[in-house]
Amino acid sequence: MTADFFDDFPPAQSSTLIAPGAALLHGFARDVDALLLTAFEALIAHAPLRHWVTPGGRTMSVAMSNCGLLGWVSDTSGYRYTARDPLSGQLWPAMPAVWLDLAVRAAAVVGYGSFRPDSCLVNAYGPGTKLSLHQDKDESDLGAPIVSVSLGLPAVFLFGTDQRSALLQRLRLVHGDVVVWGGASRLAYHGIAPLADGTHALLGRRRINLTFRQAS
Ligand code: MD6
Ligand code: FE
Repeated sequence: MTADFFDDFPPAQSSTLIAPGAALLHGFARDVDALLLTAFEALIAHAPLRHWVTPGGRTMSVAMSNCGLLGWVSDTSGYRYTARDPLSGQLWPAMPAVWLDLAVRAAAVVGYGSFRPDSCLVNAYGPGTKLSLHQDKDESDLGAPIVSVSLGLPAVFLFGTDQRSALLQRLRLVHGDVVVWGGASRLAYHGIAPLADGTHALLGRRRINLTFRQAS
């Protein structure tokens, strides 16, 4: 049997229920990966990836950018959503149509048919980069889910409950996986374990994550 056989396994449509309201759609973004990445390159040419400083004064190891109506930013005075990129003073770039279309389709599969994201946070990881355990709670409508698209190197996604001390699931996210997350799980603590080194065919030694939100 040739390697090509396994390239399409698991099938694009398979999904895993992670918790109530949260599902992992295996490979859902794979067939549009090149289109997603072309839009990514255009986006970061206008709003470059950068390392925010946390309210506690630490520089984040994840590099970030945004597109859409509102962008997630952080500095020593706190986290917040802003309409303009603090680096350039310009509005964040518009959300690429191919990104929006993917996020809307993924949410609908999981039962969130009215999800219309207005904002997308872009996270970039290199070997060793991690994202500490956190809740996404800065969005004004916590009734809307989040759609998260993983591209490039695999990562271990840590997923708990709304109690910080709860045991964590460790979910492997690979290129093209999409996590849709809302309902009873919307305030679950989560993070990314330090990224293992490797080389991805399209992205090299990087992982890119797109998280779509209804932020306003
Ligand atoms: C990441 N994702 O996967 C970071 N948040 O790089 C998140 O922090 C996240 O994947 C909320 C919902 C889904 C996520
Ligand atoms: Fe998050």
